Amino acid sequence: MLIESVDVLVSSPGRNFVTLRITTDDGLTGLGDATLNGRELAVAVYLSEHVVPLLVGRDAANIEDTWQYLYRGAYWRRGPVTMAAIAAVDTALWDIMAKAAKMPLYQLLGGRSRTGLLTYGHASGVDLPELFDSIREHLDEGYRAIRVQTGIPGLPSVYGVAHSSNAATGTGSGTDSRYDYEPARRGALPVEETWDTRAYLRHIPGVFEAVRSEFGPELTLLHDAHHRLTPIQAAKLGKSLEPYDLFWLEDVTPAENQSALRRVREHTTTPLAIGEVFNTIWDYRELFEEQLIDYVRSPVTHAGGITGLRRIFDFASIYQIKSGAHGPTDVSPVGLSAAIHLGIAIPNFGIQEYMQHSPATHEVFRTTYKFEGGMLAPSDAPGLGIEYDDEAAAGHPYERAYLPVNRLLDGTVHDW
Ligand code: EZ4
Ligand code: CO
Repeated sequence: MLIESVDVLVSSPGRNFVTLRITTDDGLTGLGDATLNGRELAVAVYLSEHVVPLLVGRDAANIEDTWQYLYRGAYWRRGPVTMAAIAAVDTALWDIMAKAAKMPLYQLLGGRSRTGLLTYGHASGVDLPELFDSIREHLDEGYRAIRVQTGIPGLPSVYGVAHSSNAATGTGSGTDSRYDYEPARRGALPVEETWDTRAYLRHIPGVFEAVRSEFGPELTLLHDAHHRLTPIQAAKLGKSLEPYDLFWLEDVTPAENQSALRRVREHTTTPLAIGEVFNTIWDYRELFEEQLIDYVRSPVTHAGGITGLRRIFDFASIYQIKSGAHGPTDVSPVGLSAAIHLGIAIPNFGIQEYMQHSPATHEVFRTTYKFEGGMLAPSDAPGLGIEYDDEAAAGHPYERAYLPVNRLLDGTVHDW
């Protein structure tokens, strides 16, 4: 079964997505997600100029060899652009092979290890009443685990907090009824936000205390510090949140300095999750071997596909570290479906982030996975179970969009 043609599809149904479609000589097609939020065209051009010419004529069945060829063969290793491109090729080939076998992808990965994937959604509010409303809405939608982010007194806008006017009226994102505060924002230049770590550290423990006393001890709660703290600040946050029994605390430090997590670990038993910006197994070596984290955040889309991420999860499993794959709306339904098939099969599944894509996104990406009672499950359609609607996509052309940039109160550029 030879690869006959490859299309790099860029569309923007509510937000930008890059999708790879591989077609074989016997007419099978496979999809892969190559979306890198705010840097979409870098991956699209990497694919069309450097990768697609290498694919045509290759045997679609040799997935591992193609992965190694694109990774080692490029000489320039790792990095989000390269690894998103490899991920898209890898995922599309798994989709094709599962369709050729007339099986859902998870069957090729070893079959079901569980009935569904526990997910968590994103609740947020500028203040406590708004946050409580948002948590209640998520509970009504069936979520059993909830990420909690709030506004910080004195800061005009903060990562992960939707603006209520948009949330209520649905005016945030084109014709979508649901405001999506995660996409890179459309416009000429990035939005600039301000940050004050001391104000954040003062405010957050009180938020979790209030949430626990309102919603009780059983609800699964998570929080994302989005790379903004030093190791000692992170240690302090983890310690101060211990009474509120978090499922995890995410991205406390910019973790390319892996040894920073030693300092955090020495001080707190709050579980730690890291890796949404990591691309390869090597990014985790120290974190795994020293058991410095509890959950792996890489998604299929940014970590070299099914092949790359499954290897990372296997390495994690020998240290009792579990999966917690990134699932924002900038991972397309193709990337999410790949995560669902992988997550249902692996032995060390932890939790899956699930933000829910907008109606416009679902017009372009026809999905078959199910979300019920807070759990995601793959369908038994062959392959990934996703179809890409070219006609619908044509109505949503690419628009440049940037993620925000973060500054301290004195203007210093800080981690976002
Ligand atoms: O900022 O996906 O846990 N989720 C996150 C996300 C990321 C965006 C970046 O593209 O941190 O909101
Ligand atoms: Co995050």
